[in-house]
Amino acid sequence: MRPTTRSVPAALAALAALVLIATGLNAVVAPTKAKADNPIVQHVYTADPAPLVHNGRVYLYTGHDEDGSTWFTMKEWRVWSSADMVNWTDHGSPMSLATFSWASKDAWAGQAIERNGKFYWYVPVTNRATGRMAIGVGVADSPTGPFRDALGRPLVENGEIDPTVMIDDNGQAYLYWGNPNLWYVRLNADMISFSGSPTQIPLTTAGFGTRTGDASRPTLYEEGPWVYKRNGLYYNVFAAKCCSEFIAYSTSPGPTGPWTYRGTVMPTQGSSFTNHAGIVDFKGSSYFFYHNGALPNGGGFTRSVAVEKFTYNADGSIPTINMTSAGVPPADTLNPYVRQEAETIAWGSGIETERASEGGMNIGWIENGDWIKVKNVAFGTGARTFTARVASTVSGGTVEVRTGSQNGTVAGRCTVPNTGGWQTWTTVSCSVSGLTGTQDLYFRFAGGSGYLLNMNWWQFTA
Ligand code: FUB
Repeated sequence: MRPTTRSVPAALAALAALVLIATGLNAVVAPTKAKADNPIVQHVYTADPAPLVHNGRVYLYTGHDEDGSTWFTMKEWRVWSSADMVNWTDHGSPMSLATFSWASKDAWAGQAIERNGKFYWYVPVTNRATGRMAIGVGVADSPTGPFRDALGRPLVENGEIDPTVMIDDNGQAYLYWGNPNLWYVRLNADMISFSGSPTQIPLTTAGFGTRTGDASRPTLYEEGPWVYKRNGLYYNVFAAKCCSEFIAYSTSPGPTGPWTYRGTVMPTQGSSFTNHAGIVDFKGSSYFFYHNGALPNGGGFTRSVAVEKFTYNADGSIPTINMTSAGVPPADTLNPYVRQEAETIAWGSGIETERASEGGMNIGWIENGDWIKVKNVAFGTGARTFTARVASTVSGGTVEVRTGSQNGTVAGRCTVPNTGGWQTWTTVSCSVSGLTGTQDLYFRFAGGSGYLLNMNWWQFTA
């Protein structure tokens, strides 16, 4: 896609129309798959992944496509995290357009980075005063926010989008961004000011591949750069060609070039005419994040983030990576004997999330038959009791603890009373059996009609 400073290209408008015809007007996220783990979030549409490894977790910063969206009408960003790459905790939306008083719309693709204990999140938005795309920076003391506007104005503004940020080994930080050009600027150590002027990286075909059929854009570079350094080599992984995009990459011996085009990372796949890359190493493996239109009613404006595991070739080149619905193997087990957030989910069906009055998030809007899966749970020699923090305005809802599948063997059932409010919390417990070893855990919610219960957290005793 192209920046909003231009009018909507006819081809994109036609694509949007096709998307609407194909998906219907009112998107509803109601997946039912039990075996798949991609996309990694099922209860909202997510886009433009930007992973960050910090203190033994991967924090994933994304955009949020609205249900039924027919354009990139994005109002907020979302944060997720995982210690095992399969169970993802929903941290809600700690930054939105409202964070930036000068921004009017377009909460598009950004990236967050940590420096000296602070987290800086660079994002493109439309500047209300100029009508142009600009890059703002949010800052927080925690990877999950809350983020505040670091400057009260854009950090940089030239009508282009998609910032990516990198701190080199010598401490020099760089911000790169752009569509249709590719820019960089040297950030100062405070991460919210820069030295020198924004500089264009020459888009040569040697550096960024050859595009045919568009004289105004001779190279494959389209948007969404993801710049990082690995073993002394600088990588720029970017969305190539439009539309539909694929993911390609270039490498360079230095942070500002010269860049050499290295080929395709992910071919055009997956029902979204954009794609957007983010790459990290975590617990000894490399992971490639991207987005597609794989959820029900998904498409180019209702995207979802997914992840694949990959191994660099011996010469540092990136292999071709294909989209899967299987996702990645667990990088760790999950401990059921410490408090786990209910919004830590490998796969969910029918649930939503919201801010909990006790802090963090809870799952809610739960109806009969809804369920969540938590993967690779290490029960060891056996669990005896299940405890859940719950709230409800009705009585009779039940949390069923199951294994094998959402309809599998019942290990226990906890009944949830009417607590007097959806944010009036109480703790319920019930005995469980058959929970030994390491296995996937399913919570299936049962009861009459209407909303049954909210759940904030859970824990087993051994
Ligand atoms: O999500 C809005 C825009 O779509 C992003 O800024 C681009 O990278 C493309 O994914």
